Amino acid sequence: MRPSPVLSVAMWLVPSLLLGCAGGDKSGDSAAVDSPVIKGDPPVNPTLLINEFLASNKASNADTAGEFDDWIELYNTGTDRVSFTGLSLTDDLTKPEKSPLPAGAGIDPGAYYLVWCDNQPEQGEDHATFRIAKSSGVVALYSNAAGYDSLRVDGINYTQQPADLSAARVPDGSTNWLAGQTPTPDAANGTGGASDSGP
Ligand SMILES: [Ca+2]
Ligand SMILES: [Ca+2]
Repeated sequence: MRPSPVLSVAMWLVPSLLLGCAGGDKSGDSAAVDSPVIKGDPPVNPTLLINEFLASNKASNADTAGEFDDWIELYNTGTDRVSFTGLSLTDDLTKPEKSPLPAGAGIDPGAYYLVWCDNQPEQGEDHATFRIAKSSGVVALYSNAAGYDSLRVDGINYTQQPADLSAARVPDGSTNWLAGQTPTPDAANGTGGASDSGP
């Protein structure tokens, strides 16, 4: 079992934690995105965001190896293509360069990019070197591009995640994080419906 990374960042997340659960919907699901945005660093490229993530993939969607692995969906909210060169994903804020995004690749305006979080980088450049903890944790996007030194672009601190339900910005790119979403990999968030949507 991994230690509780959420505790290590909680001290400097106090302002956002005090805001309570921003993802509380009518479902009453205890699984929530506790403090949606990690405060601290100035955004480097605010048009590229972590848009959705699935921390416990049992039967939602498989990678090219046929494995139901965790994933992070990136989304470009801007009007220009964003290069991945110098960008990295991590589940450990003390290791911002843990899993570099593929240099030379990028993401078009309004497009999605799915990164499999299976710690199987041998399966392709879209596979990260970590898995997403189900119990709680953090996922963050950093820039190490020229002129920047591991500045955080985006980051989400989350609590226990249920199987086959994602946490997502609804709509895409917004600050409205919702837990318990039907996963929409490479597609618009919210279109799969909530897990316990009312009439
Ligand atoms: Ca895999
Ligand atoms: Ca999506």
